[in-house]
This record gives sequence, structure tokens and C-alpha cells, in this order.
Amino acid sequence: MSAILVTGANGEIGQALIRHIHDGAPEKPIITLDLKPPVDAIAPLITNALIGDVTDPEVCEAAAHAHRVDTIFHLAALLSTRCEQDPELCHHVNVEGTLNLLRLAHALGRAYGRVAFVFPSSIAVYGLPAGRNISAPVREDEYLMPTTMYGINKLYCEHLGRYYSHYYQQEADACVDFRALRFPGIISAHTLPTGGTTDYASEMIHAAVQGKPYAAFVHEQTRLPFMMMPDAVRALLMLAQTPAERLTRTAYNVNSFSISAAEIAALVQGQFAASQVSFAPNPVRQRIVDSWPNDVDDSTARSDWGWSPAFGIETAFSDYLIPGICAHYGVSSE
Ligand code: AKB
Repeated sequence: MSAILVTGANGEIGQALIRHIHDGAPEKPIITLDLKPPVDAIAPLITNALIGDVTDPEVCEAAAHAHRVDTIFHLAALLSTRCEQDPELCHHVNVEGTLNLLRLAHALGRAYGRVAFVFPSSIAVYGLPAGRNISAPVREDEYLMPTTMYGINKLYCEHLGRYYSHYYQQEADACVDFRALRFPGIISAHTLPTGGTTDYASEMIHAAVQGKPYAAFVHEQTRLPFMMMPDAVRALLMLAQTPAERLTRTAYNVNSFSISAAEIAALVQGQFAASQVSFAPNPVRQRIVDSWPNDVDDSTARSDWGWSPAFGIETAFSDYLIPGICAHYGVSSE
């Protein structure tokens, strides 16, 4: 049976995706690549856990061929805040890593048949003019002027994927089938992000459940699109499984809801009256979020492959976040 390769397996999306794939198809071999050994939560679900750097051209070549990998979820990346601290390292990991995996996908595709390559892009590909006077949700072809190294890397990698899918060495037969999702901020009940700029939402909620005070690094009026982790995983799998003839673009916006930092704080306080949320904007991180759209138009994903989030604002908190995070920390949700 052909296998799935997941890079960045220990990351937030990686862990959730691996659990979901294993629950749906326990017999499907899962090969992973990460800098560190897999965390306990996913280690038993993995067929072959490779330890290494995505920028190393040889690190997963033999294993990918041995298991006949036919689908790659290339999740390994440094996130936006981390990237502004070391833009050149970010470029190396995010761009060279993607190029390396695309090269591998091409070799696998040539040997065994076309390889699906699923790539999490981001709302960071957008760069809004100062002042953010945008009245409508942003569509995929608008405002593609990113102001962060992370956003520039993501946009460029979307183009690399399009090139490997349709034009690599101007071959007539494509070996790679590249598809990308532009994710909003993602919130998980089980894990915390590191190095992102939408992290304040997850940090605020996880802190409240643990009874810890939290100072958000953005203004309370900051409004961004967000999505729950189960919806993000579902979107990745839905896009991976959609027949190519139904796709009209390489990279799709996906969205659940748009919410301000103050509204998240109010929802948290409604549930945990003792929670202590304050706002202490960090100028660098505020500039990053101010360049991102506060809402994105995902109508093409809805019409092309039936995208629709399971969680809206209310149900995200009542049905997923509050019960999930309370169970995670062993806290009562009453
Ligand atoms: C980040 O904050 O860097 C990510 C993203 C929006 O892609 N969550």
C-alpha cells in the first residue's frame, strides 16, 4: 500500500493530521520527518519516523521510495514572528525545504505515478496597505504584496508548487499535483503554537483555562480570520482528495470566522469569570497582523470542492475549545 509523508510531524497541524489520518485509515503507512523524534501522542501511529532537516536533500529519499509515498503533506515551516527574528534562516527552511520536497515529489511521481503535494499556505501572503481600509473579504488574487519574510516565502512556494505541477523542465506529463490552502489563524484545544503572530488567540484561551493571567501582544481591536484545528485538518484532507478536474486554482482561501481579540477575551471571560486578560501590544507583532486581512473570501473553495467549516464562533467555543482544553488540563468546564 502506498504511504503518506508528513513533514513537520511534531507541529500543531502535523500532530492533529496524523491522528486524523490514522483514525480514518489505521492501515495506511505514515512516514514522518521532523527535527525531533515524534512526541508520545503520535509516535505509535507512525510507520517510519525520520529525524532530520527538510533542507537535507537525502533525508527522506530512500524511505519515501521504499514506502512508495504517493501523498506529501509538507507542513514543516518557521512561522511569521520567528521569521522576522531571523529572515534568512526562515527563507532557508521555508523555501529550500519546500523546493527539496517538491524535487522528491517529482522523482517519486516519475517512478510510480503522480504524487499529491498538499501545502499549508497562509493569510500572510496578503499585504494590506497601511490603514487596512478594506471593506470586503479579500479574494485570492488581491493584495498579494506580503510584508513579512514568512508571507513572501509562502507566496513564492505556491508559485514553486504551480511550476512543479505544470511546467517543471517544460515536461508534458506532470509528476506532481500541488495544492495549497491559505490558512487563517488556527486554534487547537490540545497544542499551543510557537513563533506565529496569530498565537495570541490560542495563548489567551489556554491561559484562562489554567487560571493564568495573560497579556495579549496585540490591540484589543485586532480582528483576524480564525479556524479550529479539526476544520483545518478536514480542509487539508478534502483538498487532497478532490479530483484535479474540479480545481480551478492552485491556492485556496479557507475561513471559518473573523473575530477581534476583545471578542475572544469576552468569550473566555464569559466562560471563566476569573480569567485575567490584558492587552500589551508588541509593535513588531502588531505591524505584522495589521498587514493581514481581517477577513478572507473562501467562496471558490466552497464552490470547487465543497468547503464549509464545521465550527462557527459560538460552537467553536462551546463544542470544541472549552470542553477540549478543559479535558486537556484536567479542569472542570462547569
Ligand atoms: C502565523 O501566525 O504565523 C501563522 C499564520 C497566519 O500562517 N498562524
